[in-house]
Amino acid sequence: KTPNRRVLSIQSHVVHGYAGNKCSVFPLQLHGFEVDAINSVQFSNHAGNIEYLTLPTRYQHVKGQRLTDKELDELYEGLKLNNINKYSHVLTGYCGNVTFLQKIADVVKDLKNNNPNTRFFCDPVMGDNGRYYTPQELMPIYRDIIVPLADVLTPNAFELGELTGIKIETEQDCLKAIGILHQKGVSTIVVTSGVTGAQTSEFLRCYASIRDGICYRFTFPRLQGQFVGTGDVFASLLVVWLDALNGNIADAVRRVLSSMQLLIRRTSEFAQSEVDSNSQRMCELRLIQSRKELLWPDESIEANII
Ligand code: PLP
Ligand code: PXL
Repeated sequence: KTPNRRVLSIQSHVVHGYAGNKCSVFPLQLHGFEVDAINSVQFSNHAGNIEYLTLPTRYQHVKGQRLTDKELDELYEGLKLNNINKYSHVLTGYCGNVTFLQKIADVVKDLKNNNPNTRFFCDPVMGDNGRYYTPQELMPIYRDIIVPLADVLTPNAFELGELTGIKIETEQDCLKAIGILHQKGVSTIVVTSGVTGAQTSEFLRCYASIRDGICYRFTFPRLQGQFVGTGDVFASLLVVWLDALNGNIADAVRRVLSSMQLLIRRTSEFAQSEVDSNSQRMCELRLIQSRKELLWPDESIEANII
């Protein structure tokens, strides 16, 4: 199947370390997907804040360039003129400004016109834990323009709440909000983390839902530390497994979560060893070192029908 699989991935590039395309391209390629990457920014390193024990939590400097909406338009124009704008999937993640996001919507519309089977995987990155880390003006663009175009949406609980106007405190809130997004036309929704009240200090939860279908709950151990780029790896593996398993959402998400656990465990152990050796290095995802786990997840995580 994979020979016909070609993904257009519009995400950040970082020279050092892992975020955006640096997180998504490698897992997709490992699984045999062709990936055409458009770098929405090129930064020296990620701009995120991470939490891990006593390690530094952010880089002191971030330098680089941003692609403008006009430059994105130009790149897409080149693909279009050569008639090479045919994709099985389009994948988007973190986006820092309104006009660029509007241009992404134009690109997605045109891709779908050109090939109605193009599936749009959108991670509507806006913030987490009750606060925005992107401009808040992105929200209405996501809600009114991007979400109705999306085939697969991967909000966290905060983003789910913002997109639907529902405060997500319980599993019931989460299901209600998922229903609203389905009504807007999104066929597959995976709520990736941070469902307040529905999780403990030991366990995290994830929800996956198909329109007019079943909703599943996944419970998995919370691991030590937070690392930039986990969401981007998650989205790329979701592309892989929904395709390989013909839309079997329960098994696809089980495999994605299983690889994520193995990746985060390896990264977390590495971070601990860095702390122990008094290294001042920033801890980046151990993505390359986890290539076997990205390819062959175990099946230890269960899906429960709600
Ligand atoms: N553990 C697993 C298995 C995950 O898949 C994720 C997110 O994808 C996390 C932990 C942590 O996610 P976050 O850093 O968004 O809380
Ligand atoms: O992983 C999301 C992301 C994307 N792009 C840049 C980032 C981050 C997270 O910090 O800094 C530049």
